[in-house]
Amino acid sequence: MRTTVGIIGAGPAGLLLARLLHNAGIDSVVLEGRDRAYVEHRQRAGILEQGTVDVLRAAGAGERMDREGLPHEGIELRFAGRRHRVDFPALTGGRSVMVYAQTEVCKDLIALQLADGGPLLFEAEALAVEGAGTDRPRVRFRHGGPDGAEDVLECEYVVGCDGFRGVSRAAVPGGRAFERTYPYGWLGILADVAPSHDELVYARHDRGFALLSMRSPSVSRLYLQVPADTDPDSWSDDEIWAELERRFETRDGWTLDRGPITQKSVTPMRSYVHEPMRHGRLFLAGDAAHIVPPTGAKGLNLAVGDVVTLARALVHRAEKGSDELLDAYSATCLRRVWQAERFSYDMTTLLHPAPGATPFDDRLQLARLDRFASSRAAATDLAEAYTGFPIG
Ligand code: FAS
Ligand code: PHB
Repeated sequence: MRTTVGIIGAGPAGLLLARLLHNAGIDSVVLEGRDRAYVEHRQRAGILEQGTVDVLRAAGAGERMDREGLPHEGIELRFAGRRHRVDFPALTGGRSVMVYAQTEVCKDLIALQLADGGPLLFEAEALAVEGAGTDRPRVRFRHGGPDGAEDVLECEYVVGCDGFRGVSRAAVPGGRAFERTYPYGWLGILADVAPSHDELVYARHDRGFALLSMRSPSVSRLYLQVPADTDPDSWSDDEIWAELERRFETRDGWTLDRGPITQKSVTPMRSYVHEPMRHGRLFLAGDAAHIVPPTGAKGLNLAVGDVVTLARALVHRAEKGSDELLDAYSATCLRRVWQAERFSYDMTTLLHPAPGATPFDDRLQLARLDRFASSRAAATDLAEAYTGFPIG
């Protein structure tokens, strides 16, 4: 098989890149190791920044998002029984976010790709990227499951959109990893109950963090901080609801509505950046290059920024014959990545009482939260970061 751009991975990064290249007349092939159902139903991100919404609309992939997505103009911070709303448009000159799950973004992009895009191969597991330092890189892959036949995809460029556990990062020699792990994770649930608040609620309680999010007017998405190695099945539904109710408690007696829990999982927390994000004709994008704790809702949105930057550079190469933007890809992305890493780290350490935290640590978190509630400058920094850093 031969194509201009070989894309490993059909998560949001790989699928959006394929769409952007298709719209620019550049052919690509997407190799996805799992089946379509896995990609379309894996519960992950839920918040799209303003920039991501604009990119999906411009790429012709925003129609269902605009019909079914939920525009949100703020979030609520909850701490010491207090409630403080962060007003995004007022603090950012009009920016907001969209609640529209990553699963739905992937469904929309897969449908487009299958309708009129280039080849999207499911159960096509990339085994290795070869020749990344040459002008004829190739991807060796196995198609049709573990016993499938091996094949080779010859490309001019290879883009590793294969997530944190993919194969592409290993093909970047001499890279440097910057990492921090956290002693806690998130127990996440989906529940068939209308969200108990019309915007997201980020709660810092002495017992731990809790987040109220949503997937639709009738489906809630909720998380609570648990020890990093927690088995989701070690929590009964009643225990989850009771703990959430305690962590969301407020002086004004706000109540959390319960409902049937339809999904339960634990997400580990990690900050990770690999530098550089390029070796020769191989480019890394999305989780293949960086990971943020989900507290800042940045992961999916960072992947979007990477592939918009790369598509722009590949189009520039095709139209002008210049490698200038390709050569700047890694540095351009990393500047935005590190801002998102800083914000995600700040939000995580702000809202999660860590094991072994001292009373001084607790007071420090409350003072930082009080600052967001009392200073326009502090709230503006949060609102600008949450609604998204400029792309490129
Ligand atoms: P992805 O991991 O989404 O996609 C990579 C794709 O590559 C997968 O489909 C995988 O099957 C495929 N692949 C891997 N190896 C391959 C190989 N060798 N050959 C072929 N294909 C291969 N972000 C948020 O903003 N908010 C959240 O709430 C949030 N929750 C998360 C929960 C979990 C459990 C995880 C793991 C992540 C979460 N994230 C969240 C981050 C997440 O949304 C990522 O940032 C986003 O999926 C990044 O997209 P991709 O870079 O496309 O990587
Ligand atoms: C989600 O809806 O899954 C979600 C929302 C905001 C976050 C993390 C996850 O910060």
